[in-house]
Amino acid sequence: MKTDTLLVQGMTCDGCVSSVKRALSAIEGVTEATPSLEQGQVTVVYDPSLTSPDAFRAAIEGAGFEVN
Ligand code: 9UX
Repeated sequence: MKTDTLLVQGMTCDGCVSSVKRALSAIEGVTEATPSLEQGQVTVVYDPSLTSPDAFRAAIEGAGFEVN
């Protein structure tokens, strides 16, 4: 397993946090996605043989947020 943290722009309430968490959890290989509203970031635990931060970025942007 590998852990990465991405900066997410645009999360403004707990609903946004849920959206980001749901989008990332749907990705094959992601075992845990923990967004922080306060810190504007998300920490993702994943199997690097199945997925990568490029997929996280696409999923987060697809949910309507920006990744830095
Ligand atoms: Mo809260 Mo976020 O009402 O997209 S869900 S602002």
